[in-house]
Amino acid sequence: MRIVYFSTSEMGPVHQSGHYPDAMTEDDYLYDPAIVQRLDFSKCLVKFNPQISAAYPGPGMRVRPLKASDYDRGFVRLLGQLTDIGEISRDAFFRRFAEMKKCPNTYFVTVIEDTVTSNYASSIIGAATLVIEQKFIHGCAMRGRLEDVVVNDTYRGRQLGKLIVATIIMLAREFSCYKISLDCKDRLIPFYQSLGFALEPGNANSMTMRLPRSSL
Ligand code: 16G
Repeated sequence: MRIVYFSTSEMGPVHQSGHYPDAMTEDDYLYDPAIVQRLDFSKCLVKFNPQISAAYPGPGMRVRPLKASDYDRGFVRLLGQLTDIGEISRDAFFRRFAEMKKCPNTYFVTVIEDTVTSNYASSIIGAATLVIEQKFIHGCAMRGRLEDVVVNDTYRGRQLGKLIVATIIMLAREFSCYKISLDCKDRLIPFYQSLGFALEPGNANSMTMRLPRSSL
């Protein structure tokens, strides 16, 4: 364990200390940011008007992998707009980040950062995750799962929900997933349909068993 102090200029006005697992710093990305930059949105089936992409998301916006220091940029609070987030301490967040990072080509937690806002503590304004599952079926294929899609309510109307989902779809293509699936609330079905997801006839059920927390 070592302590890294948040003191670089990029860190903005928040100066806090955090315990990072060995060899991890606040500037660590969960995965290689060059992957997001090179996604070829000319091949993207989701259409934008005006045209934006992961590399050019609009003035002041940046699409990139999650960083450990996004804890201080409001990432966890943003997830609270999606569901119950419970208690997530800094240490618990860093530990989970490190555990995900140890699984190469599996967890692609991707965020949209407002790089010009004066509200540093809420500068992560969108997020979505691609989880890649390695299968035996379909010739040892990869399956993508779209998870934890959320865009800050106050940033509506800038195509950012579309953009973060399109980024995940392009990542799934980059890693040769044969399909990508998601669970969502009924009211969001039209949104995901508009982006190319389909309720497959005879195969459109998602089932859940909620387990007691003590068994986790
Ligand atoms: C939605 C999310 C899912 C998230 C879940 C949380 C998308 C596409 N789906 O189904 O990723 O984990 O909500 O709900 O973002 P829960 O707290 O009831 O598990």
